[in-house]
Amino acid sequence: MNDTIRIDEAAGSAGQAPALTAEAFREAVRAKLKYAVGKDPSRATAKDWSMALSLAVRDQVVERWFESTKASHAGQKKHVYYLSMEFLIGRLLNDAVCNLGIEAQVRTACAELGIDYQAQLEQESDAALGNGGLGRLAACFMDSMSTLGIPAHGYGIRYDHGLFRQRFHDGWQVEEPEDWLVSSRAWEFERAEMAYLVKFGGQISFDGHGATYWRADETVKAVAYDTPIAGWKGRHVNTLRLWASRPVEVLDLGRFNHGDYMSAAEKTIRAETISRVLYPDDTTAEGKELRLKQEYFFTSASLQDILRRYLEDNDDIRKLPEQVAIQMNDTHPAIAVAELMRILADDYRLTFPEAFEITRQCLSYTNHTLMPEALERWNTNLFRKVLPRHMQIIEWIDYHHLAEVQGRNLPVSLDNIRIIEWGSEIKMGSLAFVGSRRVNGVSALHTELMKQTVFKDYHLLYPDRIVNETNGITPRRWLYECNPGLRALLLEAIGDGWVDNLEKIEDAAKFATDASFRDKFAAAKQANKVRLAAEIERRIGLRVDPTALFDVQIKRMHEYKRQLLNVLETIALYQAIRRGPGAEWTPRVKIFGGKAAPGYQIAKRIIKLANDVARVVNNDPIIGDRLKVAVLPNYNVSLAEVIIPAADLSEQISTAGMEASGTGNMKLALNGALTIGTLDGANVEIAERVGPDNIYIFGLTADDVAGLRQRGYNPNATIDSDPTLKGAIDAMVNGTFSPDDHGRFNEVADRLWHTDWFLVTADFQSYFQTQRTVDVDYRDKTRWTERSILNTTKVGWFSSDRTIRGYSKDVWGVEPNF
Ligand code: AZC
Repeated sequence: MNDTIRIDEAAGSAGQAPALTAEAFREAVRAKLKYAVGKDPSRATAKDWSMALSLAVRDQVVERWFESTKASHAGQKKHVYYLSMEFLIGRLLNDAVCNLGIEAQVRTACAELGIDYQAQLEQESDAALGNGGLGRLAACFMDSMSTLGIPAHGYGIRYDHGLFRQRFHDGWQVEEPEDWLVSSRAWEFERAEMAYLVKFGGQISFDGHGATYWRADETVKAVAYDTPIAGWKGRHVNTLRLWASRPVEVLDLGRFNHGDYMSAAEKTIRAETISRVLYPDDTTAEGKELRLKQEYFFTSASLQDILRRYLEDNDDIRKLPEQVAIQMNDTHPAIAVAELMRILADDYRLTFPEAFEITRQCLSYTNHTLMPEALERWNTNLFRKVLPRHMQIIEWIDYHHLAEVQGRNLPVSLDNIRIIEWGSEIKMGSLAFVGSRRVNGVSALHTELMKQTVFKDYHLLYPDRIVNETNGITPRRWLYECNPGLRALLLEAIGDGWVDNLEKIEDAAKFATDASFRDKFAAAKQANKVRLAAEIERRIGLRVDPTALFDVQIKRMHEYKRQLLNVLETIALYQAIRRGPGAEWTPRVKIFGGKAAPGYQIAKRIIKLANDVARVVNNDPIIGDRLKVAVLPNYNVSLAEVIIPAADLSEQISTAGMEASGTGNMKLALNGALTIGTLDGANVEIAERVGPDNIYIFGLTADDVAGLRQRGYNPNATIDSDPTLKGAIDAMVNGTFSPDDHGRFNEVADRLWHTDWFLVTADFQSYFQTQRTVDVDYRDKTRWTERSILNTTKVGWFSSDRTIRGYSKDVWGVEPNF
């Protein structure tokens, strides 16, 4: 097979990917179709072409991948390992094409081959190996680490089924298995030879001479699958290594030969179950044993791999922290604390204190939530059963840590700093904290709250350990790739420096008052809205007016994110329009997207409510185009790429103090949406940067929320005193939206009346009023566009490149190459 690609060396400049001619690329695609896919052009399906195209692009990535790997080895620099249970990477074809800077050639080649590039992109399934923000953050970080030339590996699980596919049946969420692997993936390389054994259960014995043996009763094999992740201009390519769980022995031949076919395959099924599905919930721990096994499975395989790589070039295990920085994305990989100690102590015969010191210098931990129900805890009985040796190690850590603290005479409560609580639960946040070099929050407010609440006592003990690294997003995917119109305008106005140095985007702020720039900016937004309107019609058959205000709330369905507040406002607005249809209304399209965890009943009911409200509003002739509600099923990365560039208004309305950071808020602002939000998470920092005139802040602050909750909030009085709010809640329970079942939303309403933990009613009035200001402001198109430009150009700081530079300096001690 001859698919070498002619590279036009002359066109490449230092540090840049050499250019590829369209002609050479076209021939490469043809060759791939024939020799790798095995199809003749006359018989090839769209999928076949897409595969051929991806494979041809992949060759380009691989070239640079090898160079990067070689350079990393030769450079002997500290290596970063990012351990994450989730990587929400989405599609990769356009990402690779844009990062390599070969878009023009690829498009020309496609045109010459008679295939539509855009249509090819849509053939690729989304790699939905994550639930939400935490997983998408990991994907943005991979992009940034490559862009900055930091030698790094991402480690996670290659789930057979990623996050479920969401469908609406009569407005209710229905979950269907997601099948991203159904068609073969162009982007991954199976590394059958890269396999590690991971053990579970069994007994511990000591040989009396200091050696410890763990005789496990179950062993599985972790097999590596590698995906290259190219940074900007292909300057550096890192690896995302995902582990699949396989049986050690493929088949029990004895049982098979006895005709017992089902049980012959039992071990295989058991083993493969570990990497079967992504846990479709990021806030509660159920299906507990499997989840614990998943966590240990990928952590153990990753650590074994890290040590193998280290020992290829080094012989002193004690110097591990000089070469290795391991980041634990949330507590899901926190078992790494005990696993690294186990390996160092049991396999390399270091003492526990030595092993603990080394561990603490290698590991760091990122916290993503303060919600008590989302902080992982493991029952000690379950833990001892699955990981008996780790249980002993954690007991040792707990004991020694407490002993260390007791000598220091600080005003901390021992109960608060115990890792094992009442002997019955292991607090993984505490384990991660104690076993880490640095612990970080993901926005300034969140980090401050970590210090004041959940990790208060730990912060007293280790005042230097907590640092803030406000989240960021990659401008490659979240502007350059998803918003071609705006990209072109920016390239024309200020060049391309902003793509890997996003703060440069501020150079375009001066054009906010330039009429010609403003018109072009507005035209790009309008084109994106037309594209989204078409997508809405295609997905749910609803026609919307693309000149209306596009009001967007896209994120996981969760009570604290308060989609309910938005729905109540929708109802109240609907009622107001009905009462006075002749008044001057600003036409609005409310766009919702988000999945609820399958077991999260109330969140699923809120989806149903949104759909019920949508049905009534959208079909009410009095309303017409003044208000439309589009609840889009199966929100995922690819859908986000269509919605975000088209948004006018970004809903970031969580109960203050509860959203650790948010990253959708950054993506939407970068694409020119104005935020309506509470002073929560990174909204606070967005507000500082765009300035008070270019953002709509409403509602209680985190301090207000804490105070109100402490005093005891009485929603009754609030609801009774606000006819708009009361009218909306009444409509929810009187059957206006559920004529077939009046009681359907009683429970939702009851919660508002009685406890309202998320303070929806407390913030309603302020939210509703602010929305009316938005209505008025949106009518002044010139001013709105000006403010929209100021959003795009003032949020450059929220690039994940900046975030990764922060981790490099404050957490990992590495120096970016670019
Ligand atoms: C999310 C946070 O809810 C969100 O605020 C943050 O922006 C994001 O992480 C990235 O830091 N958390 C999760 O997705 N999951 C958990 C367990 O917190």
